[in-house]
Amino acid sequence: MATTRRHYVTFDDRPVRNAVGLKLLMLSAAEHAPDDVLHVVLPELPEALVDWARRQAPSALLHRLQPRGEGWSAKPEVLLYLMDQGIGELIWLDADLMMIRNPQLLWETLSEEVLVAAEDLARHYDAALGEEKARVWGYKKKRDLETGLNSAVLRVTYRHRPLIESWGKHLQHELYLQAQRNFQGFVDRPRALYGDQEVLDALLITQFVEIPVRFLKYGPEIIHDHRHFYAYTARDRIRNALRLARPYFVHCTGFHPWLEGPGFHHEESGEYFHESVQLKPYVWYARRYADRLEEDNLDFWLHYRTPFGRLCQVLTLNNPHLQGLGLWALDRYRRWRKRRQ
Ligand SMILES: [Mn+2]
Repeated sequence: MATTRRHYVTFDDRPVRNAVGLKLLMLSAAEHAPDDVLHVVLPELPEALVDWARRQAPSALLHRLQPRGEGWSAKPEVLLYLMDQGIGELIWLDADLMMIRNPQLLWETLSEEVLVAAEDLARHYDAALGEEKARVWGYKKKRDLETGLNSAVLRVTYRHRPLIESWGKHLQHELYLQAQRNFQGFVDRPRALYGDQEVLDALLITQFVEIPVRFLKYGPEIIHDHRHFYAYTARDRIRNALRLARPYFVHCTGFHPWLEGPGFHHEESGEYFHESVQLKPYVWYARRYADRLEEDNLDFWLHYRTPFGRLCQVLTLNNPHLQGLGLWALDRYRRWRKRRQ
């Protein structure tokens, strides 16, 4: 039986700096969803990347587009650009994601009305923050979502066009742009206007309440591999190790070692970066593509190993979910001790 050819899409405004992230997404999509298309939309097309994609990632299709919105604010513009080419269903993937299993099953049974988004790290809907997200735009909240929304993965269809257009307009609004400009680090930006996903959330709970939202479950369906590695809980690590079916996506968020450069090894922030990088599930899945990346300078993260890390890997039979358990426990202990002092 022939299945529908899916259209995945990603965008990055730093195609040279984030070449590694883009390549990993392209390689993983070419492996797990070889019959689908991954549209890679970039403001410029570096020759080296185009040449690499032609050889290594046959399912990727590169496009040049300079959107008005920067970084994560470009999502609606990129989605509309592809919809204008007659594509009725699009699945957005952040450029720091990797596919680790073909997600085909996820989309097969969905009706056109359903919007899919990832569940956020917090795993619950903050109703009070929802009120605030609606209020900053002068809207009234009409519903709460089932859980926190993360826009790293989004499935939209032509039915959602009015929502996407409205989302794009809101992201160009002075109110949003001002909040983005004021941002100095992560704390001072207003939470209700933090990024594109807060605005999408605001629209879904006010002007577009008729759209059903299906969430990809954080844990069994998508792993947010956060800088605070304890965010991927022991329960989910063990469950994913025991499950026959692995999650569809791993999302490297908050800490991108290849973007940070080797300096993170010396950061004394109590996050055990030099130990945790080698135990991240994202890095585990990335290693299988090491030779095909055609990048130098992978030693400080992709090939980085310490004796502690090796021990964790050996004791857990090199399981991508369990290898971080030891560090998880150490971190819990450290926090418990700190609270008692
Ligand atoms: Mn991301």
